[in-house]
Amino acid sequence: MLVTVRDGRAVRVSGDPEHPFTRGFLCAKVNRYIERTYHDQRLMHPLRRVGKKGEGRFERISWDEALDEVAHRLNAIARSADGPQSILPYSYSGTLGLIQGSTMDQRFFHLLGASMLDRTICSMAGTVGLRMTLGASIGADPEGLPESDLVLLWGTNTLTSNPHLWPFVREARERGARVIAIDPLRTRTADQCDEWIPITPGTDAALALGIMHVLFAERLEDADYLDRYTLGQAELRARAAEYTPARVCSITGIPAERIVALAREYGRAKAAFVRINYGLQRHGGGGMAVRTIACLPAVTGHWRRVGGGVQLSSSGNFQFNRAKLFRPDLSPPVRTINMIRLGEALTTPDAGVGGPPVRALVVYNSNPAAVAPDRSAVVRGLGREDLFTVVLEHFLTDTADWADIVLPATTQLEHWDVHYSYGHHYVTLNRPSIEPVGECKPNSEIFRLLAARMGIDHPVVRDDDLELIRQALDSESDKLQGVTLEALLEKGYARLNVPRPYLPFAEGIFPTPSGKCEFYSQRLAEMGVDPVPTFTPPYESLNSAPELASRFPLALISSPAHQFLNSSFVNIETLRRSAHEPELVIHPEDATQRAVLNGTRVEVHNDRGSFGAVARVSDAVSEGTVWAPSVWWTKFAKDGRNANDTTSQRETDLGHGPVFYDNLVEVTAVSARD
Ligand SMILES: Nc1nc2c(c(=O)[nH]1)N[C@H]1C(S)=C(S)[C@@H](COP(=O)(O)OP(=O)(O)OC[C@H]3O[C@@H](n4cnc5c(=O)[nH]c(N)nc54)[C@H](O)[C@@H]3O)O[C@H]1N2
Ligand SMILES: Nc1nc2c(c(=O)[nH]1)N[C@H]1C(S)=C(S)[C@@H](COP(=O)(O)OP(=O)(O)OC[C@H]3O[C@@H](n4cnc5c(=O)[nH]c(N)nc54)[C@H](O)[C@@H]3O)O[C@H]1N2
Ligand SMILES: [Mo]
Repeated sequence: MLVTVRDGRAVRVSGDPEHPFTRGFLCAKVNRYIERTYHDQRLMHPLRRVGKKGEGRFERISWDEALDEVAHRLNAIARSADGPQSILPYSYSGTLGLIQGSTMDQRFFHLLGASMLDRTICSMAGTVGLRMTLGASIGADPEGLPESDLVLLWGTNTLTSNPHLWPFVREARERGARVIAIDPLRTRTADQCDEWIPITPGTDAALALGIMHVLFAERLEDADYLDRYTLGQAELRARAAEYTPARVCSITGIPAERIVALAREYGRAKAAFVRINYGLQRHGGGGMAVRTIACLPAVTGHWRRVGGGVQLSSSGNFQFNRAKLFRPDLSPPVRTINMIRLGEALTTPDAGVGGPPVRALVVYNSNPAAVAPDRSAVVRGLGREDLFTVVLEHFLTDTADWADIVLPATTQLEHWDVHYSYGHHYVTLNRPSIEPVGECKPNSEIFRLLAARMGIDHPVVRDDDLELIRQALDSESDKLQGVTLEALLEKGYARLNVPRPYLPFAEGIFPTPSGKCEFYSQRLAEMGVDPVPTFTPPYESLNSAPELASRFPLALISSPAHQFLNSSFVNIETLRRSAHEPELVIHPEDATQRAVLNGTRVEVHNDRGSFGAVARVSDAVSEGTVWAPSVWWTKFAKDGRNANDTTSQRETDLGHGPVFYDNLVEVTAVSARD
């Protein structure tokens, strides 16, 4: 991102035209970063609560007062009988920068002896699924995509959530590749593809097994690749044999002929590029779904060719010196709390996992009162009078409204950082282009100051941000050779030391225990999980939970609106205006059955909770599925709720991840258009 500054003020942000992956453009949201940075609601100074919890009434205080109060309260709690584990840090993706995301904060909480947070809310099911199959979060190089002759955008809304991939998709298509979207929703991405294959949510593993069934039956596999570079071929063949097109049709809702045709097209392609993304794995069987799809290119040998393979993430290639940065060695043995169970952690006496209750919560880079599942439980917890809550933020979010102390943080225009990627292979330096706005401070600085106030005296809490960046890059990994602070300062970014074109598994060498693509996983067997790819049904569906489905027959997907980044940017007027208001997209058949018209106010509900929305009747969703573009700030909704009032705290099959899209609801008309 290039920033134009005039008289100390940022006036324009744009993409870097020289960047080989982002190619000179920004996404719809980050294009509004100037508006966001200088927004009149931007937090400028520390605040102390004056109203009741959750009212969002605060008074201005100085940094000295704020730091003193936080230090005093946290020290008192740490020294009480409950001890430091009753302090819980909570953070996620406000910034994915290494320095402002997870360095000084980790050192601080480790030295304090606070509980640890299992950061599962986004990607853990897929991450573990890949780890058990390919060995790491590594995949096909998107820069090879133009060489592909078949592109499957499978459970990913590329134009919204990964727009920088699109020019590569377009190039492949101009050279003759077909592009197919596999998604329960006809997203704006699916609209731009050659074909949309609607699928019943949470059934992708069955489709992948059905494809393998046909590949094996029709001898479309690459026997040489299978023999040399895979483990468990016989077991996979036996499993795939069970997934006949007819059976897969009954699970996925995709006609059997379509499954056969797709398998043939995939098997005959020279280099099919399968882009999966994390939307796909927000289901009970999400880990197994990713694992099963990830087996496909090893069956056909597409890994051998540029443009072939699967990509979920490239993040495993960014082998920074995380041990040096995060310093887990500084922590005493402490409990870990799963972030998707925050509601439970705040509302049960032993935090749901044993040990003391949570008595202090320090939130940064996250807005759990909007984004966490089962949010009514979260909000009940945040409302506890005896909970001390500190929030580091840019704005008074739904979460900040519940804080005792709010500390104003800098944005990416105002601080140093270094970024990895999960969609390409470049390390990016984030230089500050302007001075901090108001009295804002970087997260790293806030934790340095707090450490000093609390009497935590250790050299690691004194490193400055540039020193932290050097430590991150001080890695033994080949892949970071040549990626130095000096190189980054010169150009702003650097390609990892991986070949171009990068074919990670052309000759096997999978970072699994066996060195092969593990169709059979001993590690999964030891975890008590099926060691061979299989279809794990969603928790909530007609087939797996018929009684529930009789009361709540619609599958709700609450994936991000084009204009929002999870809950970030919802308060940016231009973007919010373009997202209108909380909406529910519903199929005409489903709408008719419920007397819902376009514009009808509806209540979306299940046993966990409900939220209001305005109906948009459209065949862009399959029958039986509804879509609530998310993640709305509840304070911008008429009823003060959002889609996460209906989502559950259940965990995925692998990785303890969330099941945001494994969520049955019913929709009731409340009133006609108002
Ligand atoms: N504009 C924008 N961009 C973003 C984000 C954002 O909030 N807004 N978030 C960022 C983050 S944190 C992440 S993790 C990524 C996520 O990136 P994606 O994974 O692309 O995002 P989602 O929109 O959650 O899900 C993608 C698609 O999966 C579909 N889907 C849901 N369930 C299933 C299923 O069972 N099977 C199949 N085949 N498809 C299914 C949804 O309908 C949706 O269209 O995007 C990043 N980029
Ligand atoms: N229903 C539903 N729920 C979802 C999702 C969904 O698709 N549907 N997506 C899930 C996914 S994939 C994810 S990753 C999570 C994301 O959930 P979160 O991690 O909470 O991410 P955001 O909603 O973007 O909120 C991040 C907050 O961090 C703040 N922030 C940004 N930069 C900084 C900084 O440098 N310092 C500080 N102190 N604050 C900063 C922003 O102002 C913003 O309020 O949400 C999950 N929740
Ligand atoms: Mo995410």
